[in-house]
Amino acid sequence: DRVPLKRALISVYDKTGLEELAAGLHAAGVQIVSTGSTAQRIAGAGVPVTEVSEVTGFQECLDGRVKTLHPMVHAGILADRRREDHVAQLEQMDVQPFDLVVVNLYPFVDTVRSGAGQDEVVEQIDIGGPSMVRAAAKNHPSVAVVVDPAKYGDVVSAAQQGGFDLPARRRLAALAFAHTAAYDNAVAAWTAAQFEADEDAAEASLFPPYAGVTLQRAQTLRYGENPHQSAALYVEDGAAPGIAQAELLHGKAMSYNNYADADAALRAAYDFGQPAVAIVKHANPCGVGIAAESAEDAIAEAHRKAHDCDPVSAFGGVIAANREVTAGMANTVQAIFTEVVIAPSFSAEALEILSAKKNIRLLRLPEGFARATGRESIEYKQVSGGMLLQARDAVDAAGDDPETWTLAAGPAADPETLADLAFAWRAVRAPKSNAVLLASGGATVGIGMGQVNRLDSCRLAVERANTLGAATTGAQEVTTESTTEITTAGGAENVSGTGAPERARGAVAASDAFFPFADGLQILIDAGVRAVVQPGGSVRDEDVIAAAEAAGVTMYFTGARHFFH
Ligand code: 93A
Repeated sequence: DRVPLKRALISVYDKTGLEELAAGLHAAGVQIVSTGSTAQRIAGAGVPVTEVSEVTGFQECLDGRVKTLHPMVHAGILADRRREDHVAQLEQMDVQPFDLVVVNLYPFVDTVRSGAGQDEVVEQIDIGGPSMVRAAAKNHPSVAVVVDPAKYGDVVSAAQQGGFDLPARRRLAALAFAHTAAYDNAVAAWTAAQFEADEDAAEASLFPPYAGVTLQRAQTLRYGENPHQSAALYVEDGAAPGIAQAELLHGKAMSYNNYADADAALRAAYDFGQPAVAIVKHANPCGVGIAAESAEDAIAEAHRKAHDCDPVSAFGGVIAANREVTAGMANTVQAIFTEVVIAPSFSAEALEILSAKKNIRLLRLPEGFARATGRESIEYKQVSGGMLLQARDAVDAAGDDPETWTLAAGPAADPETLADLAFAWRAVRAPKSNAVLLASGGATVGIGMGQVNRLDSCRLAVERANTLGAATTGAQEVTTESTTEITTAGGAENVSGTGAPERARGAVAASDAFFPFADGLQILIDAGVRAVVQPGGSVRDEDVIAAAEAAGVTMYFTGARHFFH
């Protein structure tokens, strides 16, 4: 089922590898037909080439808008060589068939991204190129189509070996259709955005990056959220580098859930300027900790604090650090069963310590990964029948800076309490809503996440603070000496008679949205929380303020909300 490559049509904007391809094809006895500057380049390399205008008997015209749009070209691509009537018609019309079409398109997306004006962008909408690609892909029983310079080596080999076989031509055709589909998608999105811009410039300008967004498959994943779901990782062309570009330094390939959890962990750890670590399970943090930049082995300290929040859940967790992983942190992590560690870098010693564990995945963030503060970057969420777009949430809204907070109840916080409130406010953005988070000393001590009412989130935060702390013996992970070390470190002074630390008492709390009633806040007050930060803005704010005042609890309003669903 091989179709020998006798005659090729080559028309490429990106001339990468063109000379080698042309020379290789010529050496294999392939006749080459080509467009304007592609033909010039081939001839310049000393390879014989026929100008397409010689084939069509028609000069390229309209500044190149019409080069290959001609029956002498398209009949040559589209004739089904298995059909006698097609072959007979070609002979009758004196059209010679093509066995190979090599095309890459005008750089539409790059032109949009360059900030070029409308006319310039429109000129970069390739018409003839996609027509040839689609024609050749349709006629894959007779023709091979190549749109990617990375495949030129395969093309030359195929030319030497009697052509591509049918499965190879089918694969090439599928790639070609995907290529023109993505291209047209970008053209459609940009055109729609231009149209909107005329009608409603403000709305269109909300999402300028969406025009021309193209996705490329980076990796097929073993499976999706569950083993019966197929899955793949796609990367966005030109997007700021993120988890999708991280480099696997050690361990098995990342799974779908690993990627999702690692991204959630990054969201939590990279909201802090100072050294921070977040541990995530099922997309929710089970611990977040920070340390002063000046602290000795700050990132190890931040990790210990994050781990102590909930050592039970940290078992099998995904850890993100916003500083280099040190040997100190690696020594603690290696004693705890951990799925993934992601960080900007690993010290040589840390890498050695952690690489000794077969089942851990170590990921290095791409160069240039920055805290996701950019409100200009866009988040997409699929819904049935469409997609939601929004500017990325970042902790840089008016109201996120403690300087702008309003004291709503109780005495003003001392600097230490204020620092804990500021930490809690940043950390509460990471768990799924409704989120209520208790913190103390730069670490979360109780996280109530993902509840359908705020009351339950408050209950959960308190209960987890008072039962899951460092002094509890999380049977799951107390397997080695060093784990025993970390599970007993910290929190000792809060240990109650029963062995459980009463960590809610004296902690501060943050709530990702306002308290609709006083009941949730009352639970925190009863548990001994001494200061609270929340957006405010409920119609019952007066009741909520009164409850705080009655208990002498400090409460700040931020005016900003950070739902995360
Ligand atoms: O302007 S077009 O839409 N009209 C055409 O007939 C046509 N034929 C090929 N663009 C056309 N092409 C494109 O020209 C190809 O897709 C390729 O990107 C480029 C190659 O032109 P040249 O060989 O002159 O560099």
